[in-house]
Amino acid sequence: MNGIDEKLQPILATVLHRNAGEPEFHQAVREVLESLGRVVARHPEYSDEALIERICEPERQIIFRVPWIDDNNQVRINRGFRVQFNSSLGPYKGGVRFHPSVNVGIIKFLGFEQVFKNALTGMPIGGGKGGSDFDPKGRSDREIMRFCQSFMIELHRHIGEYVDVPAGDIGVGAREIGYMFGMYKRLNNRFEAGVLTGKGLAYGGSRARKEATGFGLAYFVQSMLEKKGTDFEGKRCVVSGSGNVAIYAMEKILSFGGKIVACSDSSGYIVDENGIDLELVKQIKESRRARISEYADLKGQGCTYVKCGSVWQVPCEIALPCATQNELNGTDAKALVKNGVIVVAEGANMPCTPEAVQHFRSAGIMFAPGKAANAGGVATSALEMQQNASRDSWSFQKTEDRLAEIMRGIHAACDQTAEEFGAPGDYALGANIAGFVRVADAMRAMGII
Ligand code: NDP
Ligand code: 2IT
Repeated sequence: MNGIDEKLQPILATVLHRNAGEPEFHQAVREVLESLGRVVARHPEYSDEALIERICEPERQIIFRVPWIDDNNQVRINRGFRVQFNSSLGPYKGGVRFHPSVNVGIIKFLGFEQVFKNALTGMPIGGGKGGSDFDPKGRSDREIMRFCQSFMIELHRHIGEYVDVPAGDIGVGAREIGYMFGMYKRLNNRFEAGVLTGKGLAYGGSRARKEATGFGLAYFVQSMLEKKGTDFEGKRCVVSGSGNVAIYAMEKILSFGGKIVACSDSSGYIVDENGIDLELVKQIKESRRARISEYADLKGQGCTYVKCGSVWQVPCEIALPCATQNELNGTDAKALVKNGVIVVAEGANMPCTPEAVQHFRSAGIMFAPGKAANAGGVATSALEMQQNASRDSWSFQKTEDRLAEIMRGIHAACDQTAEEFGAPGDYALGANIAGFVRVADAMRAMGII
């Protein structure tokens, strides 16, 4: 998978020109186009009627002002985004991110990835993403509520259970979804449970949604290891981040017999050679929203905290980047390979830079892209929509069983597609082609839209 097919190069040129100054979006499109050469060579109809150009252009992009009042009575202004990328398989579906780094290019890259990810789940959901450059760090609960309410006062006119169904992402969890759902309900005077996912269990949420992305990642890696004739038992794992995805990936890996030796947050990382105490991580990060450095303070001996630095310097066999885009670069990849990594799977969206992915590929390391490996979250969101539509509520076990089955299905689709297109073991290529074909077939059937 080196370079972009000649036929597809003008498409990339148009994307770069039309979306100037959006490097993350360029990176995501380039990575998909690199895989599509093999499809259009075999099925030229997929490049007819500007189909690929249309897939690279969002159906709709919404940017809006979000004014809110902080605890000191100061008026604050943030920018809100919702990029409705592709609705050929179902209503737009994808998370909302609150982080100061958010801009339209980042939301566009996330929306683009979401289109293929959602297609891979096999569920009837299109792709979209939203967010704001609002920084939740250090904000009081009341400030978070007022911000979420103001965000929804604008967003509500663009979403709906048959239109666009947001959920959480970085900085947005059950608390924020609750505040947004409350305002949506008030503005529309209807209890439309299926308009948001990741809701609390008290008002229409799904069991296992909170755990789903991390659990799904662990199931995906389990399938990869199985293909290699091995499993998690006793393997050293490093997970970056200590948020929703990281915590529940760690939980499932522990139940599979893996050993977690390090995790991180945006300030630094901790190494605990006794194995990370997940309950303590949950207490610090999930309940108190504090810093991971406290873990080392509380644990003392045998545990170290490294301020800044790269968690990927810690030797491991399984590396799971679960924090944010481009957090694992070429230098990190070299360190991982040198230290004997065997599997790298992306829990975050696009956490590995192209140089890192290339390095894993040339070193023969098994690598799973986020759009396949972290699809368990959105797949379970689709199960939440299904429960809401039928006014039902499934058990944890039933929901998790469905999730595990979906992850095995995604693994098989990526694996078989890579094999079919002459690149056995290349999950990135398999994921891009399998996702693309599903979206492209639906679009072709619907005419030029
Ligand atoms: P959370 O907000 O729960 O946690 C994010 C974690 O990553 C925190 O530990 C945070 O550190 C760290 N982090 C965030 N931004 C940066 C940064 N710029 N540099 C270093 N560390 C950073 O988010 P999620 O766990 O939900 O999301 C993590 C990743 O997984 C994202 O890429 C998201 O798009 C992706 N994802 C999420 C899904 C979901 O269902 N939630 C589904 C599929 C993918 P700190 O605590 O210091 O802020
Ligand atoms: O990146 C993602 O897949 C998510 N943040 C979850 C999206 C969703 O709609 O559940």
